[in-house]
Amino acid sequence: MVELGGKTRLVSYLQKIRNNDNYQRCRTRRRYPPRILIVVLLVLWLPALEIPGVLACGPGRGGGRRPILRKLTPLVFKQHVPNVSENTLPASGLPEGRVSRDHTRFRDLVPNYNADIIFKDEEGTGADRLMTQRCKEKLNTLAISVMNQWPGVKLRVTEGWDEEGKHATDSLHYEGRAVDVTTSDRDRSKYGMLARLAVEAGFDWVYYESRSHIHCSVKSESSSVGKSGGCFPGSSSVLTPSGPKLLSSLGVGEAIASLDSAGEIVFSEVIAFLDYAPSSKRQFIRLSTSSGRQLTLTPSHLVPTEPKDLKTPSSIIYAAKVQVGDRILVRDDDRTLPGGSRVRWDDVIEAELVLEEGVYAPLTREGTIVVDDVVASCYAIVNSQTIAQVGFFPLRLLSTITDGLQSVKDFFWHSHGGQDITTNEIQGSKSMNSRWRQPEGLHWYANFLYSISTYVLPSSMLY
Ligand SMILES: [Ca+2]
Repeated sequence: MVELGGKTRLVSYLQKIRNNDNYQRCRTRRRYPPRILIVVLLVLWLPALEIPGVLACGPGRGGGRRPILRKLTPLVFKQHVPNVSENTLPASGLPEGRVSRDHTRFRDLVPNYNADIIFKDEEGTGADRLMTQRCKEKLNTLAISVMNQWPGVKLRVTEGWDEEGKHATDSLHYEGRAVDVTTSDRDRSKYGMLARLAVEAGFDWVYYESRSHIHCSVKSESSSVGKSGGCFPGSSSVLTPSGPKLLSSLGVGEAIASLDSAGEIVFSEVIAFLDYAPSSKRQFIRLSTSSGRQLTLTPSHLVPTEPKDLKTPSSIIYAAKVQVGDRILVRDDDRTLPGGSRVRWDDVIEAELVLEEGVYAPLTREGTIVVDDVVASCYAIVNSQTIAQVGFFPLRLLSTITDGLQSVKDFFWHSHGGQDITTNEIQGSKSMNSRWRQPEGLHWYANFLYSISTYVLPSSMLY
């Protein structure tokens, strides 16, 4: 085997090979000067145009309260808003598993000591006061609405987090994501309006469940708006020059199949992971196509779809907006083509919400990625691939500079001898990965772009 000094030389040697033959089967694209100049100008212009960046998986935008201007209609008995079932994407989403006091997710539950809310706490354990942060925020908003609507009346919580298993299987009460509420005077004629106020307060699903209470629930902390950006689960695979590879074992510096601006499949370098959380669980959308492909990604992720009319040149939309009958781009092997691949449109036949482990958001130089043989964008949250690509330009530039410095270093290594390196590519890519070990969590640059985009981008452009 090669000793330590040899390893570094081996890496540079492999990089040299990469640069020379470009993997033969597919090209690794890098873009230099004229385009860079244009983008630099664009970046400088952005503050003036008020359109900066984009996000990957990032912390959530605060759920703004809708101003109550119109006349409020009370809900009727057994009505729920939105008019879909509780565990769907437009409502509160999937249950993520029961939380007990010794569970790691128990730390996510916060006690609510709001003096304007009466907690029944018939259990005497304080469990009714425990809820997720999102649930607490919506509940506190509702408490104010109740006092405004009926002076002298307060909001009353009869059930919060349930650790005793008194609810139906998979109830969101077990995760602190649901509350059952009444008014303090227990005047049942008020409950229809109480439910409407809960909808206005921002609960993700409100149900006039029983004559004696209103059930309100929220999305999980990890899936609430903005917290879940452009990620894929670890079980998804990407295509590298040496074959398919699970996202969970992919590293920065490796080349993976992506779609270039000319619509060709090329191998593009992974320059960063915008989010990297192998042990996190998250809710993903799984799009299945008629030829059996499955793309699993977070709802706010951008996906190219076939334009509905000829006027639109391209149509890149949030995964959450993709419907059955829409067409997405899939990759087929085609040895007759120089790249060995071709792309075609394929019908989406099912879109379902699934809970999966591992959160990975690789950013390629091209800004696109082929995952499980389906084309997706590397971006999320902001509904423009172009703005996203511009927003992440500095990160690509940084990566180019780093690569450049590495090449200079390699040059000196080689001019000091060491041409007798013989080994295989697998060892090489391993060394490259360890050189770029990714810290867990959101990438600092994605986080930075997030914090500015909330202030400067129009909300219509954000997920
Ligand atoms: Ca209770």
